[in-house]
Amino acid sequence: MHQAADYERLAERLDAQGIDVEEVKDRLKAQHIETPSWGYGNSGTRFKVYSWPGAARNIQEKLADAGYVQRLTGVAPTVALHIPWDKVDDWEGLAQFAAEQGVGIGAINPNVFQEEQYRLGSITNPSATVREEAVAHMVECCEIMTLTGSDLLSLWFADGSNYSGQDSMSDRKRRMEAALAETYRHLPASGRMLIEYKFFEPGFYHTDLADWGMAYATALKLGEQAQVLVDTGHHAQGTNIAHIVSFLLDEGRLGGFHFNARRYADDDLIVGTNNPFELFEIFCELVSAGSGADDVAYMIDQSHNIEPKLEAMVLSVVNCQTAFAKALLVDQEALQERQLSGDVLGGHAVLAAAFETDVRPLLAQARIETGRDPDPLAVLRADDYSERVARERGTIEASGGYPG
Ligand code: PSV
Ligand code: MN
Repeated sequence: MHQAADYERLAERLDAQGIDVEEVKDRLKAQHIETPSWGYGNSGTRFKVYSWPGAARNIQEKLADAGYVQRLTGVAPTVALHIPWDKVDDWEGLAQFAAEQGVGIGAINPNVFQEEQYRLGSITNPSATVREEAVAHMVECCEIMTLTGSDLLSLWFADGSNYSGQDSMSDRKRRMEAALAETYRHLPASGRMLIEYKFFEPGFYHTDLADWGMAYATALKLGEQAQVLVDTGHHAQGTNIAHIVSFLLDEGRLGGFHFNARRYADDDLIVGTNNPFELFEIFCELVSAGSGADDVAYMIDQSHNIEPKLEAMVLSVVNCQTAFAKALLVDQEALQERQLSGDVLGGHAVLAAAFETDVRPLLAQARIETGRDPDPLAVLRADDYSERVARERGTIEASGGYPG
């Protein structure tokens, strides 16, 4: 329950600390988290995809659900598409339909990992014919960007090998660079290419874009419109993601995020559930980069299997708001002063103080001021939207395996 008095008390305390509360709220209202179309349909693990009553059956239903999430949260105005999962004949019509739901089309994700011909890779495949097919699909996605008003081409490749000696890693690197250079030429003038990396899966000996360094080196060769995409589930245990974020921001090559939470592998769980401090550290780097982070795209990439789809999505958005709000409360002046004087724990204490602040009244107030309910999760739970779509759409049988 939102209590106006809680907000007043917090605002007073922040004000006394020299924090401009109005400015913090303005930044919270302007936050932009993109939700993925594939998060609204049935998805799961490679062991089983459970059917969820009311899970969206097609792109129109996914956009309708995304519109509902946007109505509740106010900070999820775009939806990422995965092609061909979301393929339609009339892209302009789809963009129009999305607008009617209150959302826009976000990143376009080509899918070059589910066709038979990609067994040995897509853009790194030993066969030139297969590589050409993969490039043709990515070029088609550049055209979809123009038709839907999207400015992001988001690339992830399942390319890699399972055994040493299976293929030449250096030949594959050169094939990849050639294919990406060809695709890059087709980007819309205002478009950006985001290159995502992952150090394992489905390749278990090597993957062709294993880490941020490889994605960064590739982006540098391609040109200014190519940047790195950080998926928080794609690192080895213990990797300091905030450091990667800070480095890429400083280089002007951080294109965006795929947010999710992981404990073991690429678990694709709800962001901020088991990793709230990690998420906060990431947002601290973004906030301290100032306008250097203006073009960063914040996207969710999760695979909800046993949890209610819409609640999972709203919670993901809320957790991103919470991490951002806390990062905005970091006393930057005190932080810098303590850093420069070599006060090891003093600097950490500044971050900890912001992290420990209960920002719920602040978020509630920002929502009220934008005409939203202060507690989107409570609204969702009380609302009949989920029951209604379950009745209307029924429970479709999920195809086995990971996601589709
Ligand atoms: C791969 O694990 C990934 O993170 C890529 O972003 C894909 O596009 C997405 O998951 C959905 O399969
Ligand atoms: Mn991803």
